[in-house]
Amino acid sequence: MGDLMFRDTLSQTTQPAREPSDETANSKIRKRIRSGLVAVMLICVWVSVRLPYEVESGIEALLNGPNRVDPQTLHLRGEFVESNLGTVEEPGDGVTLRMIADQYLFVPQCVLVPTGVPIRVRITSADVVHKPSIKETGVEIKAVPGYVVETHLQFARPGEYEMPCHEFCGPGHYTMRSKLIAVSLQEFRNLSQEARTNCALR
Ligand SMILES: [Cu+2]
Repeated sequence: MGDLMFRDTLSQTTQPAREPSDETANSKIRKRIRSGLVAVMLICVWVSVRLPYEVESGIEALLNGPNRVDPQTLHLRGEFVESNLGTVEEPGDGVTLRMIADQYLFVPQCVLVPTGVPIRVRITSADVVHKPSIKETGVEIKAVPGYVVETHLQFARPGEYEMPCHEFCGPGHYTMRSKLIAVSLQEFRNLSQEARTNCALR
């Protein structure tokens, strides 16, 4: 019995010790496998949740062209999805402002825009015809349900530009107004995407 224990201890002590570098390599491999699994899981979630919407929006855009939209799904998918509203700087191509006119408000209600930069305004309506008009600029845009109306403008100086609706669109028409606040390009660039579409956060 004693002899057996001795041999057992001996065999344990004589086993080659694992190199520390082997351990590090193994833990690296485990980490890679874990990150790989997380990536695969995220891709699966995107494919099952987001892909059907992306495909449907893509097919819609192909069939209808870039200036037709479905008023029923404006905030939910496609170009006028909630997260796409407001101002976004296009690399090397000025700024795009996207807005939805809806009885009786504009979404977003107040948007920041930079001065001295061409602004491409893309607007549509969720229900009836509205006409946002930007004070001091003489710009009036007819927002029509089902279509995207595009116009271009540029602000020479900072300031607050009221944007009421100039088309009688129903009993709440007189309360329907929005505002654009023009700030310097530097100030605009320092703002978060959230602050650009919510003037109260500025
Ligand atoms: Cu109106």
